Amino acid sequence: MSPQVPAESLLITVAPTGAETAKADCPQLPTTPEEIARTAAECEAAGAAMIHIHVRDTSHAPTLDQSLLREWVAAVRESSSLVVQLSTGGSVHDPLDERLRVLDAEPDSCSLTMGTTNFGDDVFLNPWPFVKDLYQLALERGVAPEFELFDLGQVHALGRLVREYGVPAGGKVHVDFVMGVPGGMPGTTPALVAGVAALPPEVTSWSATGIGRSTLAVAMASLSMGGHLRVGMEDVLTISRGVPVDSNAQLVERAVDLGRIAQRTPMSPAHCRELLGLS
Ligand code: KMH
Ligand code: ZN
Repeated sequence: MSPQVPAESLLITVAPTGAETAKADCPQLPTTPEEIARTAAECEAAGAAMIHIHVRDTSHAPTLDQSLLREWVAAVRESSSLVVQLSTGGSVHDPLDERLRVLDAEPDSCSLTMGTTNFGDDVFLNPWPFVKDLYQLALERGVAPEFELFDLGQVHALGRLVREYGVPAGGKVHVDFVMGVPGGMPGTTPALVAGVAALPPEVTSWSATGIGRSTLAVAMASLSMGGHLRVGMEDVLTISRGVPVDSNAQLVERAVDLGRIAQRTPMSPAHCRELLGLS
């Protein structure tokens, strides 16, 4: 990890929307430029440093429409100084070529999933040629990839990718374990321990998120191992059993509280830029 980033600091990434939840089922989900701008400001005030964005259209459906991507990026930059990460995963229905074009919207960072994963009854498609194309495009554009790891095999695939193409110009390789997806690795401490042990030596920082009921188990396991956290309504919709989340900021606040117990201080967006090799 960079010497400029305090060792005890905690990166909190908020993933506020995702592509899977319907606005009709969850009215508090941010699905408009105004709502994402407000969410970004609230989450930064609560302690987040980076935002992982999935864009919705005017009927609240997931979209990779280029002008909406740009509008959402601008809205978040206007209301906050959060590091802006666009999802290149999109929804399970998005074509690969549109997912590559996400980088045209000029985010600071992009998600980059290291392999195909069963995703409930669907398939989240990430064939190796797509992974290579997306990585090379991110390198060309100076966009910091966050490697998303849904399974142990994807951890090994990351080693193969960085050996073949090198690390980003900033020298930093940041990954996020996405755990508990039906079809991926479980959201458990042993799975996270195995994933961290298998990380290639080029990795400079890692975070973790647990989907649904695995959210707290993964957060506490990550903190216990010195990892960072991703939280947000993309990943969990309840704050405790049967109690719906009020807002994304509520989940960020809980991550700050957990971090405090582990003697970790929320990282600023400026430190996050250093962590990602952006500054
Ligand atoms: N919505 C999932 C199919 C990403 O953002 O890169 C993919 C996903 C990963 O959420
Ligand atoms: Zn996502």
